[in-house]
Amino acid sequence: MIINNQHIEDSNKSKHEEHSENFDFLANRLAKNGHDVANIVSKLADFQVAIPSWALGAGGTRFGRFGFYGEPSNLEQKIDDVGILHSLTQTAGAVSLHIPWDIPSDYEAIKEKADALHIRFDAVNSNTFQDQKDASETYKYGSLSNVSKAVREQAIQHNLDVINIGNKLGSKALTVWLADGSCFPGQNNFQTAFQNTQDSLIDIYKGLPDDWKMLVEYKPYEPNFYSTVIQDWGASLMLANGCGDKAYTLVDLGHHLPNSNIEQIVSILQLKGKLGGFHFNDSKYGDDDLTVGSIKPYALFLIFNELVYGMENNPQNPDLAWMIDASHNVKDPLEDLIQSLEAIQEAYAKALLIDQTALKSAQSNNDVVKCQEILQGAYRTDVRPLLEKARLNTGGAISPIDSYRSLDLRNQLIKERGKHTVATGL
Ligand code: LRH
Ligand code: MN
Repeated sequence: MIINNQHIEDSNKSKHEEHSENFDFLANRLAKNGHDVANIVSKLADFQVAIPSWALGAGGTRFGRFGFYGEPSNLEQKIDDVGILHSLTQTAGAVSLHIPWDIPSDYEAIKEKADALHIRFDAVNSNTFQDQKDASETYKYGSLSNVSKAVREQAIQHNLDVINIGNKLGSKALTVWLADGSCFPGQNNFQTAFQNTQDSLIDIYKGLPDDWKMLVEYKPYEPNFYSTVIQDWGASLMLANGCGDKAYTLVDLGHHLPNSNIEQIVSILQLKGKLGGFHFNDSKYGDDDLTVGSIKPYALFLIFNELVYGMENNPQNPDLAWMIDASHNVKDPLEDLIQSLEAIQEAYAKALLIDQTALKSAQSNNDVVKCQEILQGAYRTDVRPLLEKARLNTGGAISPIDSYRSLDLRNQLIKERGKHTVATGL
């Protein structure tokens, strides 16, 4: 299913007047306060977030999975769905594949389809947290950290295969997340597990093309519930440093113990030039993989404040990989992803309104109240007309959710694919 510009324009018709009134009012006020509105709008339009290929169907938990009709049942249909998101939002111009869930059957055909939809292939993800049916070794007790050399070698070879697949698609990064760890005290020797992981990552790193990055993703627990080898940013940073300059830390927002100060982690990783990218989502308790900005929007804003500061002051840190990592148990996956894209753009736009110079001077005067006033002044600004403008300037929908519904896209997908298709992924 392809959405053309006419579909979008028709669905925008009834919204132009209200948008123009809101945009003009806001743009006037921001310009009076010294903001370069056109620059902010173009930054929003350039900000592209990769869609996780494993989150285009309904997710599930160990307690059950409630399917969503019209799900994509192959990689071609997944790219089509990312195409729908990109047509509506103009900010979803990339996809992140998970291997082996998304091994292309025809590389040229899938690249042509993605190119036609202006979608590029972002980081590819390896998977050594599930056993493949034809595998000789099991990952039950870990993969890159496993006490068995044969298991480690199988996992290393898988990661090299994933790099090869990504290379054929034009991807430039490998994301490594390990479930490796233990469920009980005494089960693992922490030092052996960590050193095995370091040595294994170095073997994978040797297979990384010169212009690639390795993104080391950390997580405190699940599926292991006593220890995780790459449990936090410190472990990830040490392992990345142990590999070399092309290895970085990937921050999944859901991979932090309660009340962690993620914006401080982000700030220091940028200072050290070792922040590689993000898996955006939100959570109330654990790795809930909920819609971005649905639980803690202010925390997301504070993270973007550090990112805007870092992008201006830390040339030592590379361009970041912006990706969503979510799972949908009760929402239409495409509507959930549209809301996440909107929340990311909103946090970025609000952070771009922070007067960093005024903030820096208030900080140097220890004017604590002024610091908060500057931050919250930006946060309290309704920036949605700026997001709408960025989408309009690039051929997108003024309100992607409304257009998705007024174009009846889910029912179109059900007509095309039937009710009981199931997408690979989590
Ligand atoms: C682990 C994780 C990782 C992916 C998986 C789908 O919780 O965040 O990024 O490989 O989800
Ligand atoms: Mn993740």
